Amino acid sequence: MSDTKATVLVPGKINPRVTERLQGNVEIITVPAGGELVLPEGVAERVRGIAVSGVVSAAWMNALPKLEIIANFGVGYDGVDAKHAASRGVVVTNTPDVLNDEVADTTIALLINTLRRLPQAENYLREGRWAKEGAFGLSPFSLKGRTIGILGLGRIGLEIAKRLEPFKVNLGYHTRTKRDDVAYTYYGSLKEMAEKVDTLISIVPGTAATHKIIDADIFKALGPQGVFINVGRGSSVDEDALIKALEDKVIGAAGLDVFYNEPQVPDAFLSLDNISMLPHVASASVPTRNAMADLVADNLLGWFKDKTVLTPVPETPVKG
Ligand code: NAP
Ligand code: 8YV
Repeated sequence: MSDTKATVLVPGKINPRVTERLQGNVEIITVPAGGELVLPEGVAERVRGIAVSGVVSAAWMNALPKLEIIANFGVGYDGVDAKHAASRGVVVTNTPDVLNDEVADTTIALLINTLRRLPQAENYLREGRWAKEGAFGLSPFSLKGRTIGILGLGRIGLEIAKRLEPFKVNLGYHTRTKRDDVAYTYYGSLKEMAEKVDTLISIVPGTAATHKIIDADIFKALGPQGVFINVGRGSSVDEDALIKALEDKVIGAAGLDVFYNEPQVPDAFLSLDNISMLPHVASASVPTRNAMADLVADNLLGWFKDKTVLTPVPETPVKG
């Protein structure tokens, strides 16, 4: 690293370990997230990196002539226009693999919570209703004997599938490219999979190709015993169609960790009883978030030291 410290922009909030790790090695400039980028005179010209948990628009990249690297906190980098970054020669990194286990574990918990209504059962106990009103009602659904289709069998999807094997369920998946290293049933389309399974778990990235692909048609195909779990991105779901499907019992239940317009959650979801919700916490443990933060810092520090990064995204012009 040269004597002049690189300047790194941090829009909005980020895990504090990122800035702790960067402190002393780079100059950190914090700015509000989103909207127009406003910086004191002369700062835009010296920003070489961004550490972000959220959005970096094409307009921000255009406003930073010396920008070299955007290090995204999260494996999903739908908030960063990576194609535009590539067109400007800007490297984008994300945080793959270090969160696979945590996210897969949370998915299993959310699936069981949704099927067996465990959060509702605990609330029933906490409200003193067990002693007053008797046993909590039986859950209409069980995991036993289910046929599960996983939309997205990448790093995390595969860990979810592996965890589901001991539950003795039937497993299948849909991706655009069939994997030749797994024995799970492959479905050539999402619609075909929804017709054949009774449980759909989505763990696909938020891209133009996945935008609202889980819609009324898919819920109809899933059917009244059907359960939908989303740990990927809220943008993959037509939420109005999901609300109607839950209200009309077109599907049986849903479990959601992610939403279309986070942190806003539609009121209709809150008034439904056949849904289990989490506030985007699938990776949210201290050890896993620390590992993600370290990866963000290591990508930035590696880049400024000798132009190497550990985890570039596929669109990026350099390889790690
Ligand atoms: P990954 O390894 O890149 O896997 C993505 C999978 O999705 C691949 O199997 C890919 O297969 C499939 N896919 C992509 N586009 C598709 C499409 N249009 N139709 C069907 N399948 C498609 O990513 P990952 O590390 O597993 O992470 C997946 C996503 O999970 C992240 O991008 C992020 O959005 C989300 N996530 C959420 C949380 C949370 O806190 N809830 C935490 C971590 C990650 P093909 O390319 O062959 O189609
Ligand atoms: C994080 C995630 O919660 O990695 C991802 O793609 O969605 C989560 O692990 C998020 O990116 C940071 O807030």
